[in-house]
Amino acid sequence: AWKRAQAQGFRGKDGFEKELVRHVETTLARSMFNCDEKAAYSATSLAFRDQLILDWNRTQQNQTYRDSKRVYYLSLEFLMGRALDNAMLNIGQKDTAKAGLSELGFRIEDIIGQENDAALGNGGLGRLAACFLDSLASLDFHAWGYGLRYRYGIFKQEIIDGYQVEVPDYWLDFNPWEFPRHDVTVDIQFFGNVRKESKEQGKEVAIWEGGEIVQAVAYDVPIPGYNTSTTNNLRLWSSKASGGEFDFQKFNNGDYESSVADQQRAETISAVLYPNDNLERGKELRLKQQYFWVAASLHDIVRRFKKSKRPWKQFADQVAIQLNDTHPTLAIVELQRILVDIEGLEWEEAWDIVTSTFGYTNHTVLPEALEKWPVGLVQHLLPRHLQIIYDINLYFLQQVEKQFPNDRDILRRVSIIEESQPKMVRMAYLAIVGSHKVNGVAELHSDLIKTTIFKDFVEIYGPDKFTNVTNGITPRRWLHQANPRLSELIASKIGGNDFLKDLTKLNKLESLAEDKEFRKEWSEIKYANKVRLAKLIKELTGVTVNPAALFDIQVKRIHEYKRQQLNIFGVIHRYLTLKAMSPEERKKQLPRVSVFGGKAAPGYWMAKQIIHLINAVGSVVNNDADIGDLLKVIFLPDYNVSKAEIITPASDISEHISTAGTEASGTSNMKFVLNGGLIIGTCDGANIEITREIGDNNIFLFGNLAEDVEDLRHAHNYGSHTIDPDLNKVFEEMEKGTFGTPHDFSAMVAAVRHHGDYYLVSDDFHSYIETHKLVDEAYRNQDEWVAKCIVSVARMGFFSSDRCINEYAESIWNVEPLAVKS
Ligand code: 26Q
Repeated sequence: AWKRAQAQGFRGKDGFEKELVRHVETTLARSMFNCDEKAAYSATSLAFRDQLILDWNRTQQNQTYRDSKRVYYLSLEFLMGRALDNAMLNIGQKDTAKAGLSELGFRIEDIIGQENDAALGNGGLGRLAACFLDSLASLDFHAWGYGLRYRYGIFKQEIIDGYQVEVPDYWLDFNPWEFPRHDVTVDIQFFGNVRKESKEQGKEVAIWEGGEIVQAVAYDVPIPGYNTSTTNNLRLWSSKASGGEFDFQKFNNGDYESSVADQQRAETISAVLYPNDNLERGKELRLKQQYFWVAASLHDIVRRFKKSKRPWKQFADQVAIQLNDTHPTLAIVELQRILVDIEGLEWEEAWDIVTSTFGYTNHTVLPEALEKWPVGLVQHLLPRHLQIIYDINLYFLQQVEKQFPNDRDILRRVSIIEESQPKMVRMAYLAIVGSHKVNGVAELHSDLIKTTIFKDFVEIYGPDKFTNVTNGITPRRWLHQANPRLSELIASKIGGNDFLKDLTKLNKLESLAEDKEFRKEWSEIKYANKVRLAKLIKELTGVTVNPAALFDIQVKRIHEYKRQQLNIFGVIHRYLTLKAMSPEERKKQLPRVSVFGGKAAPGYWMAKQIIHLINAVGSVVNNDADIGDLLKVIFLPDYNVSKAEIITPASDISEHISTAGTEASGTSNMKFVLNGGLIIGTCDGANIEITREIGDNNIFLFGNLAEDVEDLRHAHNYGSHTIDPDLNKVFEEMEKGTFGTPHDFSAMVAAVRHHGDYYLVSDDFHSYIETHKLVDEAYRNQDEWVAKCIVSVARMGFFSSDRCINEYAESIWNVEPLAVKS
């Protein structure tokens, strides 16, 4: 009975068409005669949504009935992208829809293309959360995502005169994928005061009163698993003024304006995603967002636990909560508050429950990204929580003092409260103290946090509290959906598409690397994917690129540590080299297309300068008749998930070139290799494990190692820093005005020449250029190149987010999949 809902489907294309027509004519109240692509998208989505709802309800009922341990993934970001294509593929009815739509005169890609991305995230961390949801459902885990329902996702990027301009992303005009639950609301308190009241036996209880109340309203998004009827729930909270539309008291008193202002202030909480990636800014509204979402989610989780009527000591047997970075750290404090202040548990008993419940994932070692909040701000907004934080800290420091009686300094170093001016709450420390496991997201990164930023905590807790779970990506979206032809080719050769649920099965491909016919089919698909990207480039930038050229791609958030500046300096070097050649010599060169994409945080001036330089170089190089097809430089505007699905399958080589030790993992590196592209990269993040899996002859590594970075930086500042001579030539050309007003680029040059070259651009430049020469050489031998790509794909099984989720389940959450009844 369980399986049937899923298998029912539409009863063929005619059945699907009937459903589509029904939605156009009734739900949308339109006639089929004026059904445009937007309406066809809406109706198709509604038809698929109907299919999902059946499975979704069944899953929720089954999970409630079984009452097994649940996993809650708390993330301020879920970078979901589009839902329709994913729903079609996971349900397994895309071909039906394609045939039906085609009969009605539509191309399925055009219909899919109507959907706005759900862009509720910045980059890697948000996309990781989305991949995890897909894996959790596909593997039949009983899991929920909790997030915020931002009215505006990450801004849309326009490029005007070479500069980034931000445009608001109002994505909710029509969103069939969410279900408002107006009956699921939580009142969230802010500000106010704490009063202590004496109870029986001299017991004191804290009462938090006054302040203001904002209402959280749940919006649920179904998360279908692939080829299973399990459909999990992503619950997103939206903020609303409490007491309905307006404060009627004020309204009736004639204070209309202030009642509207109150309402707007409440709604502001979930209005907009903060667009910073790897940078923390202590804004009050951000802290409000965090508490609002955390308090609503915990209330919901506790309410669900209480329904089972179990004793509190079983809480952690029923509930695992994973903190996606420190953004939800207040959940630790909130659960302690609920248990002690509201449920009346003793501090120690409550704290045991809390620490057994939480796991914390760290995503960065960059000091500027570590969250800290001024004590005064926390005191003002959440007075009771600050008291609890102080108590948590007190007990923690007492324990440390006992453990290290002769070490005063360690107390200062590990204190959750930084004794600075002003005092700050260190969220990562609070997250560590309040969790039973802390994990990094790639081996190098997990080692680094243990030896650098969290070193003292390893001393205190021992090494077992700290672990590694290397990131992964969902092969459903990042292979099957983004690269359907490659997925089909693989399935046809290795006996079906089981690999989509067990990616290690790709290893059956390895022997085919030497098969000439197979290599030919493989190359044809890569070429077709490059044609598809070339078309997108033309549409978005007007530049024509040759799909036969080597496509060299770097798409990710713009950040100095990710070193897009190294890439563009390398491109300039290539341009100068080509210009210096005779026409005959030039003819022998390999044509290249350098593609960049990514958003800069609106307040990150240097990142915006880098975007400008890329565009400035593009407008010179792309219009230079000496160069022609030999080099094109493209900045693709508004990089997002749906564009990534077109870009990733089209790369020959992609760039993952962060200063060693700075990129925690990276996940696009995995996407590119899985799609049959090679990578050039530093020994950083997951590049290292990718190398181990695919073999060091299948990757182009360059640059200094993480262990040498500190010394090099020291030498720049206190010794001498000689700039690489080739890089100097690049700078001189920029200073001549070749790419426009030199002054525009002087800060980027100065960062290397005069400001200590923190990201080691000059140190790594020579090695980078030499390695690109090796890339060119290798690409000339297409047979070998394609063989490398095939072997690499065959060895990528490890990087599935399914493997990753299974590791979390076993080593952190202690949960097993819910076997689906058939
Ligand atoms: C913090 C405070 C205030 C405002 C914003 C933030 C904030 C927001 C987003 C801080 C950090 C982020 C995002 C971080 C991120 O995306 N990190 C990436 O996570 C990936 C998944 O683990 C890794 O692969 C990347 O290496 C890492 O950079």
